[in-house]
Amino acid sequence: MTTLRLVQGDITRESADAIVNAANSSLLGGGGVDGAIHRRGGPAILADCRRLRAGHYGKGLPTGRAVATTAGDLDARWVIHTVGPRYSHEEDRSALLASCYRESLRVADELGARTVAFPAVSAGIYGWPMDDAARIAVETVRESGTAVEEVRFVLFDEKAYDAFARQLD
Ligand code: AR6
Repeated sequence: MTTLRLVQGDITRESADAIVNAANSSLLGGGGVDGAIHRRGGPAILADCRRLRAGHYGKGLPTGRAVATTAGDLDARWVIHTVGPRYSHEEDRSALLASCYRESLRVADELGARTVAFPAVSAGIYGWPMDDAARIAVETVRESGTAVEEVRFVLFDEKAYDAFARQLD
């Protein structure tokens, strides 16, 4: 049984086996939580990302997929980078957002991670409405069948925390 927990705060301050990054396909960094993870985690993460781009992921990491690197100076063993979809008013991309959580947990299971911290993927720069992002996150983790013992959602602000809390009730 996986325990779902909520924390309000900065995910780069968390201690977990794996910390999930809301990255972009380039894997080479950006703003939001991605920028924060690379800043606090240091250059080892970017070095790993560059190796991935030079190897298996020459065209970048597709939306909805996940891949692990070192966690550098973070208090974690791995960072799992996933690429959320941009929110669209024209097209339902929820399957891709669900895939981010499922694929991240699949990678976590392969690594043997027992605790995994997630941000609210796609709910910042990529514009996903927070309530819907929270619903997809919680439903997908609950249905994933992962062996991860604790999934911790680390929400940056109170509005995000409240949205996730409503889904857990
Ligand atoms: N800890 C926890 N949550 C955070 C933190 C943090 N340190 N910083 C931001 N958030 P976003 P996206 C929250 O924009 O929407 C990047 O440029 C934030 O408030 O980080 O998936 C990437 O390179 C929001 O609720 O990710 C991509 O280009 C949530 O994390 C693009 O942004 C996700 O916001 C990805 O956009």
